[in-house]
Amino acid sequence: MRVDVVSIFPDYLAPLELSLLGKARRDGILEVRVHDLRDFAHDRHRSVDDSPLGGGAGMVMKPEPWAEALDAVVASGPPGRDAAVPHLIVPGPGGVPFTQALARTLAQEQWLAFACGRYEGIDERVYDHAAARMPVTVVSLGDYVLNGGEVAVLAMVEAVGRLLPGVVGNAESLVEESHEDGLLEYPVYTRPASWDDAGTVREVPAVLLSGDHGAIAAWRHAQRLERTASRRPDLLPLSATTGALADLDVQVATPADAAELLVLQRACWVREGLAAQGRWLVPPLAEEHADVVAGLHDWTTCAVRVPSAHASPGRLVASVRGRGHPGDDTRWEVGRLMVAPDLRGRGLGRELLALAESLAPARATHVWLTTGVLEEGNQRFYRRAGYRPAPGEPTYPGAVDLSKRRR
Ligand code: JEH
Repeated sequence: MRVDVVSIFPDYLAPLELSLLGKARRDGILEVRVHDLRDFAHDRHRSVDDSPLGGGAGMVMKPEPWAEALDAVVASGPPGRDAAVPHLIVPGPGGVPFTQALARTLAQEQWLAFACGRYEGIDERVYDHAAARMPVTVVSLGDYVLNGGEVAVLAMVEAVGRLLPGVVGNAESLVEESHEDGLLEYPVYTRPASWDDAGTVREVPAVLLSGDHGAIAAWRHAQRLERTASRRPDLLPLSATTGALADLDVQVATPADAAELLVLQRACWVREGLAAQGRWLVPPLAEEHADVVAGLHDWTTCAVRVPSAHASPGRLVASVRGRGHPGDDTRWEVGRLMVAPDLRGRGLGRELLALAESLAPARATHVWLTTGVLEEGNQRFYRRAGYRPAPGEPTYPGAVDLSKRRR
C-alpha cells in the first residue's frame, strides 16, 4: 500500500518509521511519503493560512497551497493509462467516525492520501477541488478536539497498516480479531502467578492455573460481559433495546445489589413456595444474603433499575442471570428471571430473557433453564419463547428443565 501525507509538520509523522510500521516499510509492504505543505506556498513567508472570511476566531488554511500539494501527490502516481488516484482522507472533528470497519475498508485500497489540516481547518473549496479528482472522505478519530490532523493520521495509518498482509506477524492475532462479537477483551496475565508488588501479593486468578479449559473459557466470557457492561454499556445488546428495557438502567449486578436481589427473588418465588406445600425446596426462597452474593460470582447477573434523577440508584425492578454450565459451556444456563409485580405485563420478562440469551458465548449451542413444575404460566411463557422440555431428570424435585437451540 502507498500512503502520502501532507502536513505543515512533516516531523510529526516520524513515528511511522518505528516498530511494526517501520518494518512494513522496510519490507516493502507499506510505502509512506510525507510532504511539507509549505513547499507549495510561494509567497515570501510561505504562508498557508489567512483569517476567516465572514469573521470568527482563528485562522483558516488557504486553498492554493493545498490544491497544488494534492495535485502533486496525484501526479506522482504510477505512470500509465491506469491513471490511478489515491483515496483522500481528511481528518476533521466533523468527519465520519474512524472505526475498525473503516480501517478494514481502507486496508483494501492501493493508495491512500491524508491531508492534515491545522488552525480552524481547510478552506472548503479544497474539498471540492480534491473531490473532482479523487474519492474524498472526512474522517474523525473521535468526539474530542485535537489541534490538527497529524495525530489522527498516525492512529489511522497504524490501524490500517497492521491489517496489511504480513505486517502483524502473528496471523492468529488478526483471525481472532475478525471473530469479534462486539464485547471488550478479557483481562490477560503472565508469570509470575503470584507477584510480590513491594509487599502486596497480587495473584493471577486461580482458574487460569487450573488447566480446566472449559472453566477458563467461561471465566473469560463472564469477564468480557462484566467489562463491557461497566465500561461500554453502549456495546451490550441490552442497551440497544428499544422496548420496555430501553427506559431502564441495566447493569451487571455487584454484591452491593445482593440485598435487593434477595428481597425481589423472595417476593417473586413466594407463590411457588406456597404451592410446593413443603413437598420440595424452592431454591430462590431458601437462599440467604450470602448465597445471593455467591451466585453473583458464579453467574453474570443483570440488575434492572428504574432510572433515578438523583445520585442514589433507582429501585431494583427486575433481574436475570446467565452462565456457561460448569463443565459444559455448550450449554448456556439462564435463570432467576424476575420482574417486580408492578412492572409485569409490559414485555419486560421477554426482553430480559432475550438479553440473557444474547449473553451466551458463540460456542454455546443451546440455552437451558429450569422453572417450577406447577408454574404453568411460566412454562407457557418459556414455550412461547421457543423452549421445550429438556431430556433427562429435572435438576431439582419440583422443577422442569427446558432447553432451546441457539439461533
Ligand atoms: C482537529 C483535523 C484540523 C479544532 C476545532 C475546530 C468541534 C465542537 N477527532 C478529532 N478531533 N479533532 C480533530 C479530529 C480528527 N480526526 C481534528 C483539527 C483538524 C482534525 C484542525 N483541527 C483543529 C480544530 C472547531 N471545533 C470543532 N466543535 C463540536 C466541540 C467546536 C468547533 C476545528 C478545527
